[in-house]
Amino acid sequence: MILISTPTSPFGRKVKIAAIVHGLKDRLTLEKGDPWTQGDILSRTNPLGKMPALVLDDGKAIYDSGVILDYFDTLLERPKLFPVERRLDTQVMHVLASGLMDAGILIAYERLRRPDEFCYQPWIDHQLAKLRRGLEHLTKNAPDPQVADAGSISLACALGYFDWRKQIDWRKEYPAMVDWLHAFSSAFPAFDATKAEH
Ligand SMILES: N[C@@H](CCC(=O)N[C@@H](CS)C(=O)NCC(=O)O)C(=O)O
Repeated sequence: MILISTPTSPFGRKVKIAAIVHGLKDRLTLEKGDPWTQGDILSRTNPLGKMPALVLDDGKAIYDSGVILDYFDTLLERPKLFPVERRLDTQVMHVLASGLMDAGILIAYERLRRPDEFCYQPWIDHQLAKLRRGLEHLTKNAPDPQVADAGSISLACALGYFDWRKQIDWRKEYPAMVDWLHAFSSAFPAFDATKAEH
């Protein structure tokens, strides 16, 4: 299977960690995608031009990262990313953590992709409020850091993304999440192994 992404994409990192932890890494070949270049392999594979996208062995293209994780589960003996016995809770945690990444990406694009004079602070603040509400909620309702399911993997990738793009000083504002990420990264070396060089 061909995984189209970049080393820095937090959504791509989610898929890579899932593949490493659950023994699917050797079935993946990585190909670099570029969402900013028309006609790139990424937009030829996913019309939305978003990464990651996965090309299966039969040539079928699947996306987004959540669908890819759901597909990975079908390759395992039993679902590990969305375990049957707590599927609903895991789906909600996955959406929450992925939504944090979405909000973080919108902030980063507003700052980096728009000319300074078009950078709209109220929009950034609107996204920041999502990060604060989400991280506040997670401080009391974090997933088990010893389990690598779709929720915990996505949360770790969201925090790693905030470390890079610095949308929020989450380490200072939410110290419980620092402990959480330490526990997750200690349990799953795949987290550090997929850290991009910036
Ligand atoms: N819902 C998608 C989100 C993916 C996403 O936003 N990826 C970013 C990079 S990390 C991207 O490709 N952005 C380019 C764009 O939005 O055009 C997923 O879970 O895969």
